[in-house]
Amino acid sequence: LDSRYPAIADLKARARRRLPRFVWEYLDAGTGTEATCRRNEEVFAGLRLMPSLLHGEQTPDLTTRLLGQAYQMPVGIAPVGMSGLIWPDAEGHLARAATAAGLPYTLSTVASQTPEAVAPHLAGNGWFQLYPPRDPEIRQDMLRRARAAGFTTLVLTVDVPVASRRERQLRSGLTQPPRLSPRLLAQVAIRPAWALGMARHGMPRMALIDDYSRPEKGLSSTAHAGYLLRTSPDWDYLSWLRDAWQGPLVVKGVLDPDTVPRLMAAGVDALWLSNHGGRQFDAAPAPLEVLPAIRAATDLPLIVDSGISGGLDILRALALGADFTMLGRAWHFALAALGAQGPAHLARILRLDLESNMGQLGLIRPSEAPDRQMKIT
Ligand code: FMN
Repeated sequence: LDSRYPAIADLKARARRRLPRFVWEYLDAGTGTEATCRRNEEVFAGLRLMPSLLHGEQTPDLTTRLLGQAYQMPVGIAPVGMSGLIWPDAEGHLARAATAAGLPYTLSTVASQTPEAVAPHLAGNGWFQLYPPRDPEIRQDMLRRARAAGFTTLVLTVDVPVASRRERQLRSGLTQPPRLSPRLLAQVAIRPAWALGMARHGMPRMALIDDYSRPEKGLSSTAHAGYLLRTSPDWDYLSWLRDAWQGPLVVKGVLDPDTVPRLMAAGVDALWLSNHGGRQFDAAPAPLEVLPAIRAATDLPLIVDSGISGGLDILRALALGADFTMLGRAWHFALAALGAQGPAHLARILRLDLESNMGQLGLIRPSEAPDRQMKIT
């Protein structure tokens, strides 16, 4: 483990120095005043767990079962659109690192590589995140392609009913659709590592979206995604999807405990509690704040993301009843900071962090975490 980067904060600081400003802002920004981003982190930091004493020597076992699979740790990689803008072949690097570390990887609908290109790195167990196409034929075809490529688990994202405004992104000069203006080029010129990578690999596009762009030639990927995708599905759509997808179905972006009975009735297999890392709605609760009520409302597996800053936060989520956790930005900080080696480095940080804090808590398995809950506010 490179001792210069022992924590996510170190990877984040180096990523910031290596990415052009508009790329950094795309990756890191939240919406509004970023109150939700701050709150996500504060709620984690404010949750105290009572350490254990006199528990003797223990060997931790981080193996965690979820949706019929065994993973090496209770953490995975959340879907991030246009990962390729952060680092060339980001999806490939992340997928290979996830498989090597025994963690799930979720490919975004708006990724810069297709399901067929990424699946071979996922050992037959990829997760595919869906922003559903409006056109029913394209929708069917997308699901068929994901399944045929080897994606087992489908994640429907429901917290993007409309596009959000991210002011930092706007201020940086990044437009929708992106245009390499003189202003952006000036930002690129002072970031040689990134510029070299893009010069070698070419600027990324939304690969899957582009495959369906035949009749609308001339639109950029981003403009086309807005035209093609319906990011605001409804309950009828969810039940259609439940029938159309045979494998595990996860709904991502759940925060309201009152919606849980209806999600259960719809036949969903797991709930992914998320406020999209504070990127969508700046008054949203932190997933950790609603987790106890949602845990009380269902026995479904619960996945938590948004603001996890290390292994201790993973244990905090598990202590309040989560079964699994995900990180979004941090994997990309790792890529931008350390290139291809980054994701494996982050997986090692998370493992060391989990093992050391589980030792403090006297936990052998992550699933024992709920017994250790102790909150001091
Ligand atoms: N979530 C999706 O469901 N689909 C996406 O395409 C998607 N794109 C994202 C792009 C970026 C740059 C970021 C930072 C997040 C994106 N998310 C997307 C949200 C993540 O899946 C995840 O919920 C969030 O990053 C978790 O918070 P964290 O970054 O604090 O770990």
